[in-house]
Amino acid sequence: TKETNWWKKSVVYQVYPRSFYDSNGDGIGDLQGIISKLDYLAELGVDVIWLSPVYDSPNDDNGYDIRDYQNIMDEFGTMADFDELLEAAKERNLKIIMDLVVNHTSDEHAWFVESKSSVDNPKRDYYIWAPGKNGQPPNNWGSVFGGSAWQWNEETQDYYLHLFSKKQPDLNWEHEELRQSVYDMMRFWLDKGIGGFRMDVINFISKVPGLPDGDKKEDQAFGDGSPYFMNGPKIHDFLHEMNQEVLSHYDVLTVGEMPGASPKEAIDYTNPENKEVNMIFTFEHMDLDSGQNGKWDLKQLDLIDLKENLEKWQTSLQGKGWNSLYWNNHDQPRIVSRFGDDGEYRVQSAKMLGTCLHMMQGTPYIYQGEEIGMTNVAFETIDQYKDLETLNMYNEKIEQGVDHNTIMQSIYTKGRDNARTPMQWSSEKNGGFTTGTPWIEVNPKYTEINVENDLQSEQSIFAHYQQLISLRKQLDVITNGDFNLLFKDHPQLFAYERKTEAESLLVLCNFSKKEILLEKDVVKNYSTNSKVIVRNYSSVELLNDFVLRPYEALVFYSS
Ligand code: TEU
Ligand code: CA
Repeated sequence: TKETNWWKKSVVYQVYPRSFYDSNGDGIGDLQGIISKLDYLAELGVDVIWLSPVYDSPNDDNGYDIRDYQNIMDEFGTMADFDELLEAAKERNLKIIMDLVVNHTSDEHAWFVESKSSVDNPKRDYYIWAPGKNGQPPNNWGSVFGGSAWQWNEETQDYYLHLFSKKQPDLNWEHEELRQSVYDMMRFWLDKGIGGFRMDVINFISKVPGLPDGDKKEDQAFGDGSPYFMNGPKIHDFLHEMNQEVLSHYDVLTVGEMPGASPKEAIDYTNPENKEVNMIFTFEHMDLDSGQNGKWDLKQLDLIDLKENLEKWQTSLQGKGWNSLYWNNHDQPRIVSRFGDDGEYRVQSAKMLGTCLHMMQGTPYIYQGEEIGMTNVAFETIDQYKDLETLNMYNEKIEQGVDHNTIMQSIYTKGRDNARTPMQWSSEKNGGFTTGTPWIEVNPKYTEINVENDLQSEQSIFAHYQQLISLRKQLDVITNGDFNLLFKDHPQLFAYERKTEAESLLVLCNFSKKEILLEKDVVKNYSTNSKVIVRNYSSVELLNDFVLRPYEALVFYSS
C-alpha cells in the first residue's frame, strides 16, 4: 500500500464509549449509542474517531485491561454492532481508529490464566516473571496506580510485573511468539477496515534486562522504575518490526502514547524513514502544572513554561517528524477548567484554547465534550468517583495522614473522572446521556452546558470548533507553515506566527482575565493585506490602541 499521509490533514475525535451515549437505558454508553451520534460528529467536521477500548474486559480500568482482544465488551454490544459502526462511519467518510493496549492484558486474559498456572506452561513467557528477594518483590518499582509493581502468584511461587494495576500484568515483548500473536490480532482489526491505532503506553514495552532497582527518595515506599521501562533498549526494534510486519501493509494512522518521550525521541519514533509510528502523544505540556510531591500535587501553570514547551515541540519536529496536538483525553482534567476559566469566561476561554492549539502544526485530537466546553466536576463524596487511579490515590493518602479536603482538591483539579462524566447532550435528565441511571453521575452543569444549546447558536464553542476544523482543510499554512513564537516573555499572551512562502498567520491568544495592550507594531504588518479569520468576541476592536480583551483570541491571515 502506498502511504498517502492523509492523517496530516485530519482532525481526530476521541470517544470514550462508556460515557458517550447510552442507547438502551442501562446507564452505560455503547456502540449503538455511537452509531446514533455519527451525524453529530460528521457535522462537527472531524475525519477520524478514536475509540477508547471496546474489547471484552472485566473493567478494572474501564477497558484498558483487556480479556479478549477479538471480542466486544458485552456492555457495549456485539461484533455485529461493531461492524455496523464501521460501515455507518464509512458512509459518512469517517475513519475509526482503535485503542491498541499491548503493554499489558487483563489478568483474566486466557494467555495470563495459562501463564500463571505452571512454570512449564507454553504461555509462561508471555508475561514477565521473577523470583522474590528475601521474601520481598524482585525489585523496588512502584506501580503507576499505587503499591508495588509486583504481585505474588501462589501457583508458581514467584511474582509477575504490573506497571499499572495488579489486574494488568505486563506482556513480555522479548518473546517472539507473543509479538506474533499481537501482530495477528492487529491484522484481524485492520482487515475489517479500521483506520489505524492509538497505542497505549507503547514506549513502555521494552524493559531493561535484569530490571534493576529504581532511585528511591527517602520518604517514599517505592523506587522509580521509569528509566528502565520508558523508551527501553529494544523499543525501536519492536516498533519497526510491528510496522514492517503489519502497519506498512495498510494505509493507516498510528499514534503512540508515550509518557517520558522527549522531542528528540519523538523524532526517532515519527521520522518516516524509521518506519515506526506517524506521531506520538507527548506528556510534557500536561506536566507543567504538576508539583514534585507525588500524584496530582498541584502547581499553578506558568504560561511562559507552556509557550516554551510547545514551541520546542513545534520547532524540533518541523520537517523531521510529526506532532499530535491535544489538550484533553480520558486521563486529563477538562482544559477549560485547567488553562482557561470555567466561570464567567467559559465560552471565550474554551474558544481561545481551541484556537491556540488548532493553528499549530500537527494532527489535532478533540476529546468528547471539549467541543462544547465541558468542565471539571467536583463530587462531594469519594464514593461518587469510579476511577481506580483516583480511588487508590485517595486511600493511599488517607493512610499517610493527608486530610480529606486536601486530597479532594487534588482530585477536583487533576482526577481522571473529570473527563469521564457523561457527555452532555441536552438539558434533559442526566444530560440526555441515558434514560436509566448513569454509571457515573452527570456533571450538574449539564443544564447550561450541552450539545443541544450549542447547536442552536452560531456563536457557540461547537461552531468555533467547526470553523477551526474547516480552516485546516482550506489553508495549507496550518499544516505546513513554520512556527515562530512571539513575545516569549509575556506572562499572559501566547502569540505566534505560521508561515509558508505563500501564506502567513498571526495567532494572538490572551490566556488571562486581564486586558493586554499591544504595541501597534505587533499588528502593523498584518493590518494591511491581512484579514481576521478567527475571533472569539463578536466584534473586532480597532487596530489602533490594540487591546486584547479577557481570553480574547484572534487569527490574522494573509496571502
Ligand atoms: O495511560 C497511561 C498513563 O500514563 C496514565 O497512567 C496517566 O499518566 C495517568 O493516568 C494520569 O493520571 C494509559 C491510558 O490512557 C490510561 O487510561 C490507562 O489507565 C493506562 O494507560 C493503563 O492502560
Ligand atoms: Ca447501554
